[in-house]
Amino acid sequence: MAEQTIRLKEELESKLRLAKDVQELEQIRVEFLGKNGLITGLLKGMKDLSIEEKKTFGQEVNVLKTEAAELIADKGEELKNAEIMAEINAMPDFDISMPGTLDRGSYHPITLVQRQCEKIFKSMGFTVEDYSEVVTDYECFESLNIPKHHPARDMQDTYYLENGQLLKSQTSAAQNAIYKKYKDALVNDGVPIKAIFPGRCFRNEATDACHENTFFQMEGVMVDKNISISNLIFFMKTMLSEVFQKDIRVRLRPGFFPFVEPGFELDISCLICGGEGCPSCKHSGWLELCPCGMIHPEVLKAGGIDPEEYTGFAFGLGLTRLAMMKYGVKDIRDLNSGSLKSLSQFTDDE
Ligand code: FA5
Repeated sequence: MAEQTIRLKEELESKLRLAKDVQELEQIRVEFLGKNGLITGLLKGMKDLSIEEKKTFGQEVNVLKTEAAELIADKGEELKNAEIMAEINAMPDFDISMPGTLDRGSYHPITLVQRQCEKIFKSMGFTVEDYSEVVTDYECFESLNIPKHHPARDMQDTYYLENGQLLKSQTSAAQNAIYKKYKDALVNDGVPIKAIFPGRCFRNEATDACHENTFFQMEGVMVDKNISISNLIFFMKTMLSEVFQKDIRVRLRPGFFPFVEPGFELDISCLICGGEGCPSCKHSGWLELCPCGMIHPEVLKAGGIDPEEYTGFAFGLGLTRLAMMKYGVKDIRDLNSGSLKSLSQFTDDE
């Protein structure tokens, strides 16, 4: 009986040697290992054998089955490699060590402008803080002097989560945590709180050329003894002249935010239309860029700071709008479009 298995193995090997592609290999597999294949057929002749012979022959057939499967798998591997090599050889002058032909990636314009602002503020002694995008109602509103049902909440159409938390609608949501983090150093060691915290904000906005539902702000706070509006104006002016490297027309007008008193809106003359009026500035010639003001005593108190002794300013810079103005992007929605063609034209010009 061993003769039969040896012969079948030799027949298989010679057929495998001649197989030219995976289709032919599949035919061989079916011929030998299929349900009605030659190897399975060997078992059918076992009925006339003695029990002892059946046992030995059964084992021989099982060994042959395993060997046949391995031989076929090896041949499959060999044929696949040959196909790959044939494809490679068919490519003219293919050099595996050559650099790719795709363009290199580039930083997003908002990242560029954020990094530039961080650099400017760091050079003036501010720390850069990171804060989560999912925050509590207390962080985003109550600690900022906006109690539940306060009409000021209507200014920010907020995404609430089922667990009562919300997607940060303003970077001001980090203020309370920052005050608590640094208040001891302020009170015990006289170290002023000087921090900026850039971050992504979310609002259920009807989008247009200057409004997105997902946009970036950069909050900044400074708290110490005798901080005044002059300090605020100095830092705002320095930041804008460094970012734009040219004179920019700005205007400061009163603005209402429950967490500052007094509060201001800092607008810049639209750089897309030169102040003439266009869709990017809602045809007003001015773009709201950086609301700011003196931190409300209640907000300082909520952060564990005595407002009788300390004062401070806060601002909420619209980073996405700043990127629009700096890079001449007419429609804010282009910045979230993911279009590499439009985004890759911006580079770090430092
Ligand atoms: C605020 O979010 C306040 N937290 C800012 C603040 C901080 C005031 C500290 C005082 C003290 P406002 O909603 O105006 O304010 O947004 C601030 C800036 O974010 C706007 O001037 C604008 O530049 C930008 N911004 C607001 N909404 C959008 C939007 N939908 N798309 C793009 N940018 C926006």
